[in-house]
Amino acid sequence: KTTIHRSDYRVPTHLIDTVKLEFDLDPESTGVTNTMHVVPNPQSTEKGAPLVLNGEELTLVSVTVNGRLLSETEYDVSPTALTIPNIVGESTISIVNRFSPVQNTALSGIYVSGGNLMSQCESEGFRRITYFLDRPDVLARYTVAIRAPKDLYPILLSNGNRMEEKDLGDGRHYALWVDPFPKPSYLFALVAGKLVCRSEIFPLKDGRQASLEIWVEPQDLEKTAHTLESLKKSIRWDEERWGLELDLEGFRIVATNDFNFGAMENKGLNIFNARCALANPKVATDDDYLRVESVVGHEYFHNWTGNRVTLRDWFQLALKEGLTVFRDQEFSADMLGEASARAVQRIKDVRFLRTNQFPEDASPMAHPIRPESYLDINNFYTMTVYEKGAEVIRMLQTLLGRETFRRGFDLYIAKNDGGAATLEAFLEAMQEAAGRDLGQFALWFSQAGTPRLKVETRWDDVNHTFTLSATQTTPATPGQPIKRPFLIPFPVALLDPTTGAEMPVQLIEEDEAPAPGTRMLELRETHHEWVFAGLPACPVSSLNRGFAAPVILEADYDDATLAFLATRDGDPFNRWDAMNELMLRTLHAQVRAKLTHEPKDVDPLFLNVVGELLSAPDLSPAFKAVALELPSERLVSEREPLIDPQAVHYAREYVRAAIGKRWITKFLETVDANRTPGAYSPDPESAGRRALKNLALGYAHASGNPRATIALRDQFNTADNLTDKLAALQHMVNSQSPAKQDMAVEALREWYAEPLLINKWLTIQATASLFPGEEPVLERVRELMQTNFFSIKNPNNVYALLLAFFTQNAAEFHAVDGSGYRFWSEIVLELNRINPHVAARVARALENWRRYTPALSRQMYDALQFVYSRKDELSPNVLEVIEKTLG
Ligand code: HT7
Ligand code: ZN
Repeated sequence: KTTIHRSDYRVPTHLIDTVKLEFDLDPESTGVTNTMHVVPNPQSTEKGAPLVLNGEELTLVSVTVNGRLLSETEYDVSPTALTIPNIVGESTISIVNRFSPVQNTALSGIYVSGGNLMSQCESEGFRRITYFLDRPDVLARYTVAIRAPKDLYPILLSNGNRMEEKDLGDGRHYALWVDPFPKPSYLFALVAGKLVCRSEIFPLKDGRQASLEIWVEPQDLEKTAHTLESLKKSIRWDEERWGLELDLEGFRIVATNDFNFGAMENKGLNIFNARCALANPKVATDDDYLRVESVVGHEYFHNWTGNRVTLRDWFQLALKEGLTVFRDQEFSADMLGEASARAVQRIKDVRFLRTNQFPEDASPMAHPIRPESYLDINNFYTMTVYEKGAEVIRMLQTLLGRETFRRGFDLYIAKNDGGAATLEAFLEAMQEAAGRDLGQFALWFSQAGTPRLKVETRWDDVNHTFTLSATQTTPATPGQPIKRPFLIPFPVALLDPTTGAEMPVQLIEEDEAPAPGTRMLELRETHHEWVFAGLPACPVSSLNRGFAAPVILEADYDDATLAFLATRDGDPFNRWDAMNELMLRTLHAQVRAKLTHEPKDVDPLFLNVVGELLSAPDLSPAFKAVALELPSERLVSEREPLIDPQAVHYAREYVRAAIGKRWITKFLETVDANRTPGAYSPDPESAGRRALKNLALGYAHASGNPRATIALRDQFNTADNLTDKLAALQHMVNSQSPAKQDMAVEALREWYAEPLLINKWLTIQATASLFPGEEPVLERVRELMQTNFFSIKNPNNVYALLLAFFTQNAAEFHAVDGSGYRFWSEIVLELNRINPHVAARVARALENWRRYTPALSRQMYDALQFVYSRKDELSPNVLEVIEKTLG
């Protein structure tokens, strides 16, 4: 495989406007007859170029052009392409080929899952089904005929509308599907198997009735009520918030246990990883309920942002993914209701970005939201494209205001409907709506790295002016040594230093003071200075409110100011952020203490803020739960000059215990005050109470209080919902309590037959802390790999056990003897043979190897080199990750 560059883009030499696919389904060897209407592309400058169709892992049977069967000398077939010369006019090309679903362990193309057949075509899976122009800017109308044995595959689904169904009389049956909308091949879908469905006729805003169907294996039917509700909410929300309607008579969701990713937005036939589609109180936590809602929303919203308006090429991926993540974040926030509840959504989204995308932006894999080149596009379904992509879209809304942004969005849809667009097209629509040049904003598309914003303030006691100066710098990233300044929205408030009330933010050159509140500043240059007047006393500044821009803010706050903001700032995001910063500082101090062997008490100022937030009458339980949660070890590590995972783990546990001990009475009271009597409901209010109760239980247990241990055992035995049961198990497993073993065994006995639960159980085992006298976690992980509830071919099992061990149990994975790294290289090589996509995700676990202490980073380097020494066996996916990681 060769590197593809963004600048290499050429319009396709040919277009395919219609395609008929006839399938003869057989798990061992499926036959396809693919009849395409092909026309030379009038826009192509490569006149007379041969037609080069992509194809992989296919067996070609025959090629017919305009009714004439070609001889083998009249075309060329290679492992990746079928080349047919002389397609100079409109032509009907019919190709017969075969492929093997059972041998497809990569889960790209058509594969077997639990005896059913599923497809996954994004990004380049269609070429594993038949020969085609497998690129997003070739849009065709699809007709799909499926013939299949009735006993194995009683249900036959594809995109669009079912036009015909009949029995073929020989134990087989037939279904015909027609999709009225032109689409790129990556949105093709086919599902066949023993499935049942929950369905409902749903009225659309314009009066049409749509049939909504959730298809699953029979044992999962009772887990689909929330899926259907989420779909209905998504349809309504897209109508109301964006004026976008469902354009189909039917909309189908299918769940499968074997899937590389979360879900896929195939036109009218979304396919979901079961963990993002199924929920009931026994198998899903409150967070799972939220995830199902947001992923159902995300895939549904793609129907417009991705499907009706698709991508010109894969470098534009953020155009559909960033925009659709932004839309699903807004959807989730709107489902929570009022402003302070919405803030919890924003906090979780930003925490996710900082934990996952910021490290990527600082790693050898750093890339802009629109990458410049790739070896394998599958490696670019990244946190940067998705999460930073969403932040970039959000910044446009913040800069232009909701109304103008909406007008720009409408314009973008109207101009590009039915076409394949670029990020520039999106920006052009925004420019047109705003009547403003946004050229500089495009740097967010092309420059990688997280900008740092250094802010300094000065109070002039004589003139009563307050000066705010901000300097932006963006560190060099691979291939981009020098960066230009970004256009950055920068909302600021000035707070009364005693009450925290917002004061007017009046620039010195202005005659009139604006109303008190947030003021939107903009950064365009490297350095800015603003002078504010009309202030009675030196204010406390509240900066980048709501996390308007995805930057690292370096403000000159001392701990007392952070404590003030954590308890007084009227912007709930910044209130949380100040507390988070205090926590990070406290944890960092303990890491230093551990490394220098100079024990240090946890700062009482910090502990007091914890107490104040815990008792604050104006804060919701959901907010308290996020505000009082200690930052993850991963986030703490990001701030360390050299990462020592064991010291970070020790420090976090130490601070947890100190908080627990200081406020034990309050925590036990909080547990009692936040029980949720009555039947389980995942509504935001109840979920918030459960989150706070379980957080309080965790702190109380960490303090060594026996009442907490009893409460945890009791909760495990009596919980009527998975959130409580799992929290109890997790707190116990991560402690020295002698009861933990029995509890884990009991959970395994109860959860054994349910894949969703067994995966949770595997993650708890893989991420467990180790205590003296216990078997190393690595050994446990190895043993679990041999059980019959783990299969290395199943991505969810791999993510739950192996990826969780590599990425969420740093203290154990980074064992000083290097055993974790040797295990990692074995696994990467094994997965590389089975499923390159999954292997590449696992391979990324060592991407920040340079950031660790020398003893560890040397061994990480050796493990990377070991994998690299097998270069010839590596898939392009894994090779690209290893090469970039080694630098
Ligand atoms: N657009 C979908 C991406 C996806 C995917 C990509 C590569 C390999 C497998 C995959 N399955 C789904 C998911 C989404 O963002 O909506
Ligand atoms: Zn998506």
